[in-house]
Amino acid sequence: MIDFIKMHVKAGDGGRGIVAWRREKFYPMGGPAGGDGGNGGSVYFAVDTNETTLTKLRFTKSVKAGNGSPGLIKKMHGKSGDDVVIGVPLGTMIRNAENGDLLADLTKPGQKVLIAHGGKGGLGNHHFATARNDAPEYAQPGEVGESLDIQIELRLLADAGLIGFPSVGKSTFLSVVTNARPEIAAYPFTTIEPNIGVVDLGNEKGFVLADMPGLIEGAGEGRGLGHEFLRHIRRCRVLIHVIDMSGEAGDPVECYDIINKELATYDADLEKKPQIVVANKMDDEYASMYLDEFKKAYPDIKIYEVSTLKHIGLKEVLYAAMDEIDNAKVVEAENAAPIEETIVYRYQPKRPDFYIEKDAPGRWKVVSQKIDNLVDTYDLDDPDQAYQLGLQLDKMGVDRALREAGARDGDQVIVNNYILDFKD
Ligand SMILES: Nc1nc2c(ncn2[C@@H]2O[C@H](COP(=O)(O)OP(=O)(O)OP(=O)(O)O)[C@@H](O)[C@H]2O)c(=O)[nH]1
Ligand SMILES: [Mg+2]
Repeated sequence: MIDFIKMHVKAGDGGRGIVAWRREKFYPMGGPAGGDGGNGGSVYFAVDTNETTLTKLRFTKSVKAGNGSPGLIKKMHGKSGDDVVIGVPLGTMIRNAENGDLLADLTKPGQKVLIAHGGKGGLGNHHFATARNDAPEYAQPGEVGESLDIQIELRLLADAGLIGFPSVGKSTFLSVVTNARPEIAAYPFTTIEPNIGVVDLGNEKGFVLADMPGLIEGAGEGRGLGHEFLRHIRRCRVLIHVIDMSGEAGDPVECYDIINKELATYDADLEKKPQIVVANKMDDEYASMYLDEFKKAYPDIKIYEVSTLKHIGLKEVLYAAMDEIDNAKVVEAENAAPIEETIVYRYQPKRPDFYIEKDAPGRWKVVSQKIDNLVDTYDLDDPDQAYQLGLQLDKMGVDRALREAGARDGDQVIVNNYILDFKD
């Protein structure tokens, strides 16, 4: 099962506001009327209950929401960029890949979280008209959409998890009590990814049951498929610990002990989870002998005797699990924090200091309030100061932006009220 995926997400950039003027029949020199840019689209993740794995996203290296369009004349807004909503299974966690911060934990059907914020559109020039300047040549650039690398992880959300050594009958148990059809075989490690099914006890009672791959000694340190599914087990409310009383998987007294030690090694909280201990394969000829030894070794443990093969004793296990799940839910509800707003991640968007506009063939315009103000502080008739300004603009990335926009050697560049020559 693919349950770890890395991906780059990029929200759309806001469209730039524009500089434009009202042009009507009787007002040839009308006031500023440049519209605002549209907002960039955002990237969301949402629970899709039809999905049970992340396989669908395996080849998706990056996801990008739509950019906002620039503003339009007559104060009209540019179009907003399209959002992207990525459907993921219940139990999906999303982290910032850079620092491991948890951005979202999708544990409820219908939950939707905003992961990358779209940039806001820039304001058109009519917003900048003042008493002193009723013809502003400036409009705001759009904000840059947020971009980040994320790590997506699936941790199955099951109410109960079947654990135990390989070949003890966990998958058989799941197949008998739910509609799941996991692979069942007489060799160890048949199950290599958790299977999941729904137990229906009638009267609207029931729970989600997961079958885990077999655990072995050393799993807590990562042996076998160790950590892979101990991660899943951590999310179960109740553990159903299956023991093979035929003795074929090993001495039941030792097996029981080893599994519990592995749980504790991995995570102290796992050991504290409610456990229902199931003695399976009671139809086997050696089973009652092993069971007697087991009871002697652990006289205080309640043991459920079953044969999953012959469908004996299973109902009792399911009702016991149901009770424990209900208890766990009560405790969770008591300790639960109120459901958070879906936005878990705050982002400070940036606006570029300027943008480049094509004014005419071979002529470019640097649109920026900040640069206009800066230019005002230089005396461009002084070659030394002109040179200093050039350095300053280069440092701000103006030269690079011009080059990217397509400016060539000898083109003209309008900055503030000056026309400069572009030297590549
Ligand atoms: N005699 C007997 N055999 C059983 C019983 N339950 C399961 N088995 C057999 O035990 C073998 C292993 O069963 P699985 O359900 O695949 O065991 P598992 O615990 O899922 O094994 P892994 O996936 O490898 O961890 C199969 O051959 C089953 O038919 C039972 O109650 N009695
Ligand atoms: Mg199995």
